[in-house]
Amino acid sequence: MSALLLSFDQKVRPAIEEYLLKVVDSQTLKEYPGLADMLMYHMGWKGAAAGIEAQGKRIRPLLVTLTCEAVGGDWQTALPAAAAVEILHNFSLIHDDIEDQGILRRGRRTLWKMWGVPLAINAGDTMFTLAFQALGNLQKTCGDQVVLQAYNILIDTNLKLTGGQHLDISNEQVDKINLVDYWKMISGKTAALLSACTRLGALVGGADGDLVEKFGRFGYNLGLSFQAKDDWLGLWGDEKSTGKSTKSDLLTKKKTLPVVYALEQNLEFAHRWQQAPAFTLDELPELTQLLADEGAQKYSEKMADQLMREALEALNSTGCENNALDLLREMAMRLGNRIN
Ligand code: GRG
Repeated sequence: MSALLLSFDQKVRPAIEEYLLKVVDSQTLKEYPGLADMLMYHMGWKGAAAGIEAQGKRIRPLLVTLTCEAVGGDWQTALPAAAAVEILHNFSLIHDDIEDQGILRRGRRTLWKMWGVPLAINAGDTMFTLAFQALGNLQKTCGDQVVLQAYNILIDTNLKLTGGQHLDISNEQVDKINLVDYWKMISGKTAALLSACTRLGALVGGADGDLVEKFGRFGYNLGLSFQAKDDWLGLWGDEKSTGKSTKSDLLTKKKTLPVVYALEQNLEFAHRWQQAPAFTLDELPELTQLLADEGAQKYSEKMADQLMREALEALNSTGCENNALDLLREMAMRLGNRIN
């Protein structure tokens, strides 16, 4: 990490954490014993193995605050929006873990595994509401027009998130999907929220509509590239450095980008996929090699790189040149290469 990014991170991250805590540990929740504890556990602040690892990377609030600075705003005014996107992201993780019965999140037992499904759904709904409450705090520093536009961004993003999640769950129930289905799903599930981060940061920092959209394009392409790379890492990554298994995606027959590409090629991999209801551990090396031989590895790499280039071009098109913009560039490249 460059000295500049490190110093921004060290300055902003504690403020984000403090702001998030203020929103989540709300006075209203104190009337309902146990509810705040669940949220504090999920956010990585309380319970077994609480700490920095359990809190996640906080990429989204960092993007909001940096974008605000890049357009000439003061990052502190963006804290309500930064908190809103991180809380919304965490709400979506709580519900996602229930929907696909995930056992571990950030190396700890998921909320529903700890408290059961009904209470976890309810805690998720509480988080969802807190995201809007946090965003409302913009009113203290921004005009009504900005607050209204910020709300509209969050509402539109929620629709895209649920839409993407709907496609993801529906896609699991069919044997085959195509690349158009894949990109549509990812655009809702991952890219929409990253685009909201950069749009909200720019909006709160005082950018006009055109500039907000340019930053939005940066976040959107960054999100697509991030997901394409994530799917690639799920097959060919270094487990030790990513903390992500290179077996589980194939074992669970997840329709990741390399798989969807190979299914469209309709060669040997597609044949094996259609024949087997499930794969065994010893078939995995051969299947992974087939994906590489049939061009799926190259295609995924190429797409992750191309989308990253488009993200950086969008950033250049903003015409902003300052330290914060350089840091956004650096953050994007670090995300692309998964370096901390
Ligand atoms: C918003 C109403 C509404 C519903 C959401 C459940 C759901 C519907 C959507 C699921 C979205 C989901 C789980 C997307 C995955 C996105 C993704 C790339 C997650 C991982 O992000 P990181 O790596 O996570 O930034 P950390 O742990 O660092 O926070």
